[in-house]
Amino acid sequence: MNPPTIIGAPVDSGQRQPGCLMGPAAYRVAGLHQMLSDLGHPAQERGDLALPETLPACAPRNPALDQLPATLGWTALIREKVEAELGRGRLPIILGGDHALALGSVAGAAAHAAALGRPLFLLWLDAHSDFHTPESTQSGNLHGTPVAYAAGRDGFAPFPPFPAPIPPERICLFGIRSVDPAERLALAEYDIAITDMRALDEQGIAAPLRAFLDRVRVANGMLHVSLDVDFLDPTIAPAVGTTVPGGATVREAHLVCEMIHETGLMTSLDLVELNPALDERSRTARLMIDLLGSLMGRKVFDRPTRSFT
Ligand code: B3U
Ligand code: MN
Ligand code: MN
Repeated sequence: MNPPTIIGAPVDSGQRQPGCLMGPAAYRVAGLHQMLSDLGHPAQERGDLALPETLPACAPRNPALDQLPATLGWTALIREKVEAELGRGRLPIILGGDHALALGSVAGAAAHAAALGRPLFLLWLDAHSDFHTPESTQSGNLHGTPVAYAAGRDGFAPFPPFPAPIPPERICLFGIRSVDPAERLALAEYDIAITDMRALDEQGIAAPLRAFLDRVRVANGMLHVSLDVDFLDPTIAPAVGTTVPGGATVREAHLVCEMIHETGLMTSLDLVELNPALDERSRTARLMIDLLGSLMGRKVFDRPTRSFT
């Protein structure tokens, strides 16, 4: 695993509940840097990105679209920063901000992987499939679109074409339990593997995740992980605008993170949708930092344990 670089991305333009822009600060307050140092992975801190003062003027084809110029601006900025950090041999950790930031982060990872000639894989830990295009979304919230952008769906003008669209067999949607009808239709066409909550209830976390991670390893792939707070059950992670009941438990989420760490495959990471204005005494921010700890190698014991059977 490469040494981490922290990039604050206070993106608030992908949805309409104000507060995600406080996410990067909340993670730092919750002990992000101390935790990484204690684990032996001190992070380089790049501070928070800021939008340029002038944003591109554009008239969206879908009148429902919200804050398109700002999201276009964030996408360009984040893409460039993520690609640059990967080029320096770092592990970029992007602190959101809402999930629209992944329009930029996954594009940056894809551009870097394409330059190296390595395949990029995408693990999307989320209640939602985020498979709308700017034309199909009814809510107009662009945080519902990054997986479709990464898969190379049409309908993204005026976004720049996605650098190297990720083939469906390299995308894994994990923890899904809220899909809109237009997304459902498009997902069927793209044949993307969806490990929804029904599958996780039947098969558990380990088997489906291991199958995907094995694919990444066999292909010598790069792996971008995008962790949406609403992957977690709202009873343990209330600080998110769009709560969906029936999410991952604390233990399930740690297992996901521990398994990813053990493979050593993760090359970039988003932590998204934390809305500190909705948190209870930093509870959700601290849980996300704990999960990051598992992603970065914290475990209960360093050696195999023996238990009574
Ligand atoms: N699919 C819905 C809801 C949604 C997507 N992502 C989140 N919510 N967080 C939409 O608005 O596109
Ligand atoms: Mn999402
Ligand atoms: Mn979500």
